[in-house]
Amino acid sequence: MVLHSKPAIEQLSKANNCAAFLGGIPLIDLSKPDSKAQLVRACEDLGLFKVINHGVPADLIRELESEAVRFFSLSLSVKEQAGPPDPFGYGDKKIGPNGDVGWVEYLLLTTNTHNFPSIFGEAADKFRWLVNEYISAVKKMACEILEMLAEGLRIQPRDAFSKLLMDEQSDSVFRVNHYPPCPDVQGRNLIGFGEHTDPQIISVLRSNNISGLQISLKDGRWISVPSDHNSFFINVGDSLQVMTNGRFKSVRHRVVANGSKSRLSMIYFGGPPLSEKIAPLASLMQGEEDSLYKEFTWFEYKKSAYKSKLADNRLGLFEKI
Ligand code: GA4
Repeated sequence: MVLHSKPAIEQLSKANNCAAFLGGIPLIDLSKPDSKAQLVRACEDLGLFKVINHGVPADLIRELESEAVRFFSLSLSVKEQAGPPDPFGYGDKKIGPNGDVGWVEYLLLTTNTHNFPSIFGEAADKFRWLVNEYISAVKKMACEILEMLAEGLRIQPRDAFSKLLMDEQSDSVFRVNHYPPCPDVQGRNLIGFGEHTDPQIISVLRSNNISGLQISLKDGRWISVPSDHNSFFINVGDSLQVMTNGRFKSVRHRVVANGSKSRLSMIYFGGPPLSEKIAPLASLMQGEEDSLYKEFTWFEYKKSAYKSKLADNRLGLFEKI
């Protein structure tokens, strides 16, 4: 990764630094029958949790990771042939269309296998195959979690959330992020990926054993999420917050760069079809409860998101006063 003059990468002030968090990150064993209530609680409290016994084959994860490492070790000029990422492809430092930058390079891909871009050249059939297999496996897990959540919330039918990801028109995204070691760290946290919430329904993250992910607590403190390459981290997105009328929390998160080691993460962002109305599910509303949000479609929300900066409060525009 080539360093341009002086990167305009935000440094975090000491006051904003990480705090110790005694509660820790909820750990949920998906094979346990009592995990539904735990899943609901985790989505209400932090909006993020870790899952084990997730059913995604370890070999598949390992092989995809090694293909991704191989891709990012190519020269910048070769990688740039797979860019720019508008909407899909390779990106370096620039995130989104509105001036955000981070200490990160990445691949942004559609999850629609029919439209998989031919950006990797001829030798990349293996990478493409692994990406597609991996996406199928994490999507299956995400749908199981969404069905357990629906059951935990006593929502009928139990596929009320998951059917949106299963839909052929589901507008989901897959992202592979590489955070190279950042030589300028000097005891300070440099931003790998700036703070934001995810616009979609649910995000499924897996990383190598290098930490960097932090989440924001309700009181504004940031806590580090210790990495675990054998588990997945699941977070609530803005759309799920709306569909649960604010009961589930779309968690604000960021990634800080590491001074000496590379972090590699892969995230599946499960989203609805573009035409889908995003609104609180009727079966969740109690008594006279009113929607906290104006009506909008996923297309409208996405259009508005792409006009925003990473750290903006995107849902704010859709809240009823
Ligand atoms: C955040 C979640 C996903 O990584 C992403 C990001 C997208 C991008 O990188 O192009 C966005 C960001 C994300 C939200 C606001 C807009 C769009 C960058 C940005 C400034 C792929 C997504 O869907 O929304």
